[in-house]
Amino acid sequence: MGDPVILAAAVVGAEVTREQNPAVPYTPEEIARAAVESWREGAAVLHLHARWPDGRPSQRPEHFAEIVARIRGAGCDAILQVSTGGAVGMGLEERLGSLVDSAEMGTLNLGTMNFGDGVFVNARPDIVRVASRLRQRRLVPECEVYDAGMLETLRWLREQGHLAPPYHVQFVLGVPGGLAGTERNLRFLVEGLPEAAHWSVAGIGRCELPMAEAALRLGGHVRVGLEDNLFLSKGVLARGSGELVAAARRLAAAAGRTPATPAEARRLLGLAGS
Ligand code: KMH
Ligand code: ZN
Repeated sequence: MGDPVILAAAVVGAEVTREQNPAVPYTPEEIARAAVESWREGAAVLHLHARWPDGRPSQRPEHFAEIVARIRGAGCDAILQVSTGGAVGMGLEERLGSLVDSAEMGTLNLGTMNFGDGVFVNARPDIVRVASRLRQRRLVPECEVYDAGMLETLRWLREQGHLAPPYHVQFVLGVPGGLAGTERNLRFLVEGLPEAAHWSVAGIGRCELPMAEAALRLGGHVRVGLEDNLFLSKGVLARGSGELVAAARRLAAAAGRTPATPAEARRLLGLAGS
């Protein structure tokens, strides 16, 4: 078999709603259940957002603490990665409410961009502040790259000593306002990575599984889940993120790649405690 692939599940995000897909989880209990299901289907990394029970996005520490406690309470040993992106329009300090104890990774969004009809603000001083807060909390950053110029920001952060190797990069492709999810774009981005970088791709909407398939062929890792895509196939709603992880796992098998266990993923990513 080829190199192990790290499957990540993004089970809720800040934008998708239950009106779009009734399986979108809102409460900490629902989010934790979706996360544990995804882990059972082969996800080694769980990318986490929180919601208020009525579905509004939340970065409240108590929501994240409950989600994390419930996941661990279910015996799940996946890598827990909290979002510092939150939702468009949130202030930076509010966004950093997610940095709870026992999370191991946190996202680091590498630039400002149009995000649908909103503007997702990540000015360079904000990025430095998030990087420094992640370091203080001993969380490993995952760099979220939505457009090619954000790789220049990655270079700048490295040069300024704000990031240490190995670098973890998630290419989030297909956001309206960012780079489209095409194999040509993915290959271009991968070529621009520094050495000592691991990369993964999260394709938004209908490009989720095609991007997963491309990443599997090109030696990358894969993120799927309802945060990024609500459908299993054209016109067929996914019954949950676990179903999308299972679809990615089947693509991995077809590509000759084995899903990494959480322990293997910790080793591959150089996370402390492995
Ligand atoms: N909700 C998006 C505006 C992250 O998790 O760090 C940002 C986001 C990125 O989801
Ligand atoms: Zn996210």
